[in-house]
Amino acid sequence: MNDNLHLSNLSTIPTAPEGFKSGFVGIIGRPNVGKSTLMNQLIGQKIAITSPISQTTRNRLRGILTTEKAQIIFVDTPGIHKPHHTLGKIIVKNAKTAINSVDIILLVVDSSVKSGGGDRYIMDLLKTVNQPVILGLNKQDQQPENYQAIDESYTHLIQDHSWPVIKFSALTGDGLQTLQKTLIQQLDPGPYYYPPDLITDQPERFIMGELIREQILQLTRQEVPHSVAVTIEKVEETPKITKIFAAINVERNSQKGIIIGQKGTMLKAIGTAAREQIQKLVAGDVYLKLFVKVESQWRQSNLRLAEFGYRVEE
Ligand SMILES: Nc1nc2c(ncn2[C@@H]2O[C@H](COP(=O)(O)OP(=O)(O)OP(=O)(O)O)[C@@H](O)[C@H]2O)c(=O)[nH]1
Ligand SMILES: [Mg+2]
Repeated sequence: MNDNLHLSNLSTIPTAPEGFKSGFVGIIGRPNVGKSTLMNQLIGQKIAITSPISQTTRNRLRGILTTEKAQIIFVDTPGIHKPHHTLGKIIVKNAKTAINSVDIILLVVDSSVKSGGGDRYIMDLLKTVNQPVILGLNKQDQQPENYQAIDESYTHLIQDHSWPVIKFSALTGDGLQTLQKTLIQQLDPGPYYYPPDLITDQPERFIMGELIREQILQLTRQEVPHSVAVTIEKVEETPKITKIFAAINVERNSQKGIIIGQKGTMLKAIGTAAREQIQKLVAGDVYLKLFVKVESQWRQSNLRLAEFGYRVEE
């Protein structure tokens, strides 16, 4: 198993040909607008987990798309929202930091509904940026018949700017060719930053933990998903199987009960579904052992947050 999602171990960074373009594109927006779904579609691989629950993404993630003409490094960010605990504050701070460290900002909105206060808050944050911004109207497949009023609300939102507006569906892939073309047009000439066959610089262990958390987001309700952090305790590799031991950390005993479920049925369902996903990731058989731990108020503890991989990024 490689540390990163290489297709080959021998990848090197070639010299870029004349006219090659490259750069970092930050995907930003409110929670749940489809940023992670978009990044996965654009690079053609599942790097980021997605779910119908807001605040799915907690870390900045890079997904790399290399074509003959360009290398685009997409930076998926956590949805920007008003934070209620230390975890939320770290998450939002990191998303804001990402805005300043990219070459192009792709502001994604949910165009199945009108623009709202959350979008305006992000517009405020973008007031001081110098980079080009593209507005992406996502979820076109879900636009209702009277979509004109919705589209107008977004035209109104960006009325002080002359940003390009691109419509697409991250779910179906419609419109993404145009988006890709526009992004490449806006990039400056530049080098390969990564080997052409690298899809992410995220360690495989991190993605394993996320794939387990994704199943918890999909299968449990109410406050449970937000109270969960998954840590990979041990990975043992044999020629035949990858053995993974992971802890699901929750804040309260009642949440532990929900995660385990009646006679362990919920934990079993989470494990089975996550194992299937991880098998795709490592392209081999996986044995997955899950434990549930109670770490009281971990979302408020700087020590636990750092231990679980949530830190303020520079
Ligand atoms: N119908 C439709 N649903 C979409 C589309 N894009 C994303 N979704 C759904 O919207 C939900 C949220 O998608 P995510 O990609 O997790 O959203 P996000 O912006 O990354 O959310 P956070 O990480 O919480 O900020 C999921 O249920 C997706 O399947 C789309 O183009 N059309
Ligand atoms: Mg996300």
